[in-house]
Amino acid sequence: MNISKLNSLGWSSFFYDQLTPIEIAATNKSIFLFRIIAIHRSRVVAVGEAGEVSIIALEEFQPISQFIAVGDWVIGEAAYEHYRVVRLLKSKNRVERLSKGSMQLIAANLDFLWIVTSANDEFNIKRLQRYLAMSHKFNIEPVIILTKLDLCKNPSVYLEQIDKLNVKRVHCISKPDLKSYEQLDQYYVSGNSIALVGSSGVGKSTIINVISNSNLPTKNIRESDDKGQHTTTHRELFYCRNNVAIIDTPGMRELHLVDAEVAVKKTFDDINTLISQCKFNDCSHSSEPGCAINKALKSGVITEKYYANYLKIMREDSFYKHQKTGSRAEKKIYRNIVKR
Ligand SMILES: Nc1nc2c(ncn2[C@@H]2O[C@H](COP(=O)(O)OP(=O)(O)OP(=O)(O)O)[C@@H](O)[C@H]2O)c(=O)[nH]1
Ligand SMILES: [Mg+2]
Ligand SMILES: [Zn+2]
Repeated sequence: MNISKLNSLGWSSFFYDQLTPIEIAATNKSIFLFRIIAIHRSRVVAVGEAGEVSIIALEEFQPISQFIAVGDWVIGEAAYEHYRVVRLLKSKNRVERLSKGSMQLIAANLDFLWIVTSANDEFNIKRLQRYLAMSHKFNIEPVIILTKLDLCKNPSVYLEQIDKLNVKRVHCISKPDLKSYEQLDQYYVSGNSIALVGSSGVGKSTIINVISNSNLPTKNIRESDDKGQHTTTHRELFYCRNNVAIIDTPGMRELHLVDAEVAVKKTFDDINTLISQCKFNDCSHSSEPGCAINKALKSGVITEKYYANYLKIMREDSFYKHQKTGSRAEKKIYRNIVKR
């Protein structure tokens, strides 16, 4: 086992400790360690000590997009001209979302989630809150990257909104200003893995092209509403400076989380502090005396819109939880609640 080569791909003792003595003895003879770098419709690409290989997964891992994520580590064995997945190693974390009724894996083994948004009509604070809830849910440090500052006359409109989110790491960049990308240098620490998420057209692939000197396809956005054209169609991992793994993802049309209650609470920390100050423990925040939420709404400490978004995400979370486990009657109730 060439540990230093594997380390440069993101390997660590967390994965090594999962190998059995027999597997350790067999590595490089009959079995090989791989990190998954791309999942196409009919093909999975992985990288290991001997470079890039094509890898297939048998029935137990099908449909593959629901079992194996870009960033995962697997044990593989040679199978004719390909390799075959023998075992999937446990991941440090895996980001997933609900898409068209089933879970979809976005990426695994991440240190940072770069939430990319652009300083134009695409900007949507509610969507950012959802991405933040996602990072909290999966315990990955969120970083907000605001792009296209060069096209924006008044960045403070966006920055003031971002400021309210209480995110420690926020960076503003613009493509023509290469110096602006130097803020991202702090993340290029060997072993780090980062996934870029955000809507289509915000500039995810553009960032990867700049920081890793690649040439991924990018396309102009629609002028009428600043929406992208869904240029990137599959998730793919690239190694950039200091062997940092950067994962490009297709722009998401929607982001639904499941069982994200704790994460949503963390994202809306201010609301939870208020709730804890309500006079009654079971306050419904409608008309009870001593309700801190109502007081904050009246005095403008929080806006109606902000509170409504909190309620909507919370309701949606309960909805999807009940969609998975609830009775038919429960499902119907929750479907109606979400529609409200
Ligand atoms: N002026 C300017 N244009 C940018 C900037 N970042 C990205 N763009 C442009 O925005 C368009 C969309 O960028 P992409 O990198 O394709 O966006 P994406 O997020 O990868 O989009 P999908 O792959 O569809 O999810 C391209 O025409 C880029 O050149 C920026 O900072 N300034
Ligand atoms: Mg792209
Ligand atoms: Zn209350």
